[in-house]
Amino acid sequence: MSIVKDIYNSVIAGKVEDAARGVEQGLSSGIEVEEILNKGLISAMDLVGHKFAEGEIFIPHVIWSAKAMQAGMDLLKPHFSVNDKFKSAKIVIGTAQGDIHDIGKNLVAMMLEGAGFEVFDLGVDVKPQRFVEKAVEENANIIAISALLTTTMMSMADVVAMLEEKALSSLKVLIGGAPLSEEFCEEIGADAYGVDAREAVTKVRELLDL
Ligand code: B12
Repeated sequence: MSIVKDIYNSVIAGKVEDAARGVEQGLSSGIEVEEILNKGLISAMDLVGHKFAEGEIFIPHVIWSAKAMQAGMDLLKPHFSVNDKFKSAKIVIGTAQGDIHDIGKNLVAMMLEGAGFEVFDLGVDVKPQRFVEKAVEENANIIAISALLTTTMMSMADVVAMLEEKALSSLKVLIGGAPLSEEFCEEIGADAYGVDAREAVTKVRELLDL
């Protein structure tokens, strides 16, 4: 069985140590970081999502799979290339109010740091005013917001409205997460929507004309 397949199975089974050991083996045997990430970790979490939606598995299992994926991601983090050309650009990131999903947000934060941006991670369940406060405090260029629930994505509109109220038009809002779309981005007046972590980097560069 291939190392990547082992990682994939460990995440699905929620085996944290096996997933971490598999990622270490993958890295030391020269497997591409992208392949470990996409085929070993992300595709496993997608299957976990389907099994959860089908009622085949329940929250405790999903939590262990999430921990296994996060353990793998932490080992991959140092391998994301760093160039400090963009150190000047500052990004405040977090998951929307009421939402505790953070794997996607963590991956986006990792990719943005890997691309050389300075990232301030506010964690999960972040109130709209906290995003704006931190962005002003750090003189940030972008607020990046993640949401995985249809019930929490609307708080992104509150962040956009708050920036308009305070005439902070130079501060851009980038949104993302499974239930989101380009249409929703336009509907709430956010500046950009990114489908995945790689696109988050592209969109930030576009927003900052880099
Ligand atoms: C793991 C998980 C959990 C874990 C979270 C653990 C953690 N540390 O994050 C736990 C068990 C805690 C959990 C709880 C719940 N969950 Co849940 N969860 C999932 C699951 C299986 C995987 C999500 C994940 O991590 N995917 C892997 C990452 C890499 O993908 P991602 O998050 O989509 O992120 C990528 C992109 O979306 C994008 N992206 C994400 N954020 C951002 C931000 C920006 C700025 C950009 C540009 C891009 C971007 O880039 C990322 C990387 O490529 C999904 C199913 C699914 N497949 O989405 C359900 C899912 C999201 N959960 C769901 C639900 C309903 C719940 C609960 C309400 C269940 C309950 N009854 O308690 C609770 C809510 C808790 C809360 N208040 O938030 C539903 C949501 C339905 C909906 N649309 O509203 C889903 C879709 C499952 C389902 N099909 O029913 N969950």
